[in-house]
Amino acid sequence: CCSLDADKYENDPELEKIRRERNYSWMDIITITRDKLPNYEEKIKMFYEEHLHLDDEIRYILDGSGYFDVRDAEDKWIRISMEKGDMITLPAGIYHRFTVDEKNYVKAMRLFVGEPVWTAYNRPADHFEARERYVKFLAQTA
Ligand code: KMT
Ligand code: NI
Repeated sequence: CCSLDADKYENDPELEKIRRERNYSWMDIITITRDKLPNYEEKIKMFYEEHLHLDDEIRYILDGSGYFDVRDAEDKWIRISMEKGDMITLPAGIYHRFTVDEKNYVKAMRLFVGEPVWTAYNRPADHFEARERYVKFLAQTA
């Protein structure tokens, strides 16, 4: 999506506008670092397993950095470098994974349309309607 001033995330009219217009009503903040995240090793491993969700995955990086890898139309990995201020929306049904970088630190706002559903379906997960819809969308834009 875009880049915002992460230093004022607690009172940012631009962020509020995005949340209002896209119905990102739910949010929390996750800090991914060894001493702050319970079950760090396990979670890091889960984030880096190739998976999809049945809803959009929206992340706004408040501090630190990391990488989202997404599959392109040829099923090749595209690495997206995410830094402080960056916001991304991964559409429902896209195969992706996340990792921190060598700094091992990211603080991110997780946004959601309605109540969050965190379930990750590891690949292969091609039989879901969300996946079929995303594959059709890819084919149209090719
Ligand atoms: C996910 O689902 O991969 C994550 O929530 C990653 C942590 S947010 C940068
Ligand atoms: Ni995910």
